[in-house]
Amino acid sequence: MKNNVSSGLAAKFERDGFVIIPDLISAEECDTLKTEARRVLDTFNQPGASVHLHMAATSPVFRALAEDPRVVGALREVMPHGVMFLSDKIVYKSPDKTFPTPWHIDCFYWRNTRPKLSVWIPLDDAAAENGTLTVVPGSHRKDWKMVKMGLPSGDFVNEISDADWRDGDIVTCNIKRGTGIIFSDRLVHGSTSNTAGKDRYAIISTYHAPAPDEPFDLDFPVRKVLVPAS
Ligand SMILES: O=C(O)CCC(=O)C(=O)O
Repeated sequence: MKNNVSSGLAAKFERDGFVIIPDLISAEECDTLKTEARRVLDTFNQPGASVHLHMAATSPVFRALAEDPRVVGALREVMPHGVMFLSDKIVYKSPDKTFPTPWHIDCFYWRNTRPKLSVWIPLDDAAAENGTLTVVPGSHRKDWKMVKMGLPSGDFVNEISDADWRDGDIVTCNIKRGTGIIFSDRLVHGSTSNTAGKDRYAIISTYHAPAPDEPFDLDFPVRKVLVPAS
């Protein structure tokens, strides 16, 4: 299947801290992944939780997505030193899980480890009303302070305490399911609340440049080099 990776992706990623790739996977694949996500969540998830880790370790369908040539092809554009898969997770909102994800940067969750980036793919069409991703372009170039907050579900416990952007700086990603958003672990992002009474499932897969394991990596059993360091 064709991969809609455009030239200039690396420069955009460097400038904005994220890039949006339309039609990274098809609507039919999103249906299959959502059905599989539901199966895994029904089998393993903690009641009340809206985040489920280790999808690729549990499900061959998600493992194939983590290693999919279209995903890896897009990552190659912005990762000149090779690509290693680390981990993934489902984050879902539904009519009874409406939470907005607080503003944060992902490296709050893996301090003092090597830089990483993630690919966020919604499995439902995603817009402001049903909890899409929000990002602050260019925010990856600044250092941010963190405060412990967290959602009632216990998810997303870190929040930025020194926000200084204006509403006009925020990009609210109004995107079709199957779109990929690749973003730096230093990019300020969050998501809107789901007031639409509809599902919003997303799979988020995290990668870094290949290198010997750090202690942090050992929690992720299906980490794998996909493009060797050049
Ligand atoms: O899907 C969401 O609501 C946001 C997920 C997110 O911010 C993250 O996993 O870092």
